[in-house]
Amino acid sequence: MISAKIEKALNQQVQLEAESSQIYLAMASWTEVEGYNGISNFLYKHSDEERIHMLKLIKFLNERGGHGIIPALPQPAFKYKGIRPLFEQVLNHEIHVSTEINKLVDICLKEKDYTTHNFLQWYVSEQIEEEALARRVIDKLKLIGDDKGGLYLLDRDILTLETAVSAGRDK
Ligand code: OFO
Repeated sequence: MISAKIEKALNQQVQLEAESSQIYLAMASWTEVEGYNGISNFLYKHSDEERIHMLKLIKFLNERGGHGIIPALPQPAFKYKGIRPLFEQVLNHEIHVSTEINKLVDICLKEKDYTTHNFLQWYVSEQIEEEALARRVIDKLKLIGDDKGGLYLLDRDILTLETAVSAGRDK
């Protein structure tokens, strides 16, 4: 059984994961319209992953005697200044998510809720990977600069880059 305090904190995280999913969905749609099919697929996939992060929290809340609340969501931006600012926003957003996960972990320790603490470790590792991936994409975009050919190749290869970062092969 989880405490009311942990339930509230986990529901705030449900909201944040749902917002993440919406933001990446908006980014996916914009990049698709702009003709970046690879980047768009990458963002659609990330949007789906964030929804899974949200679902995992809802299921955990409900299994532990709490209630996962489905939140209302603000409309994300639907236009972006370019691919690099877009990925800078992704990175900043993921850093924000990591900060919130760390706060949650801290609350669990204070409340001596070791079960939820254990459950959250998956999110802690996931955040390391997500931040690393966004940083790698930004590094590549810095190298590319204004080179349209480079951007074309990144758009073509971004899903391969993601596999390499998750496997620890692109450091
Ligand atoms: Fe990328 O945020 Fe979920 O955990």
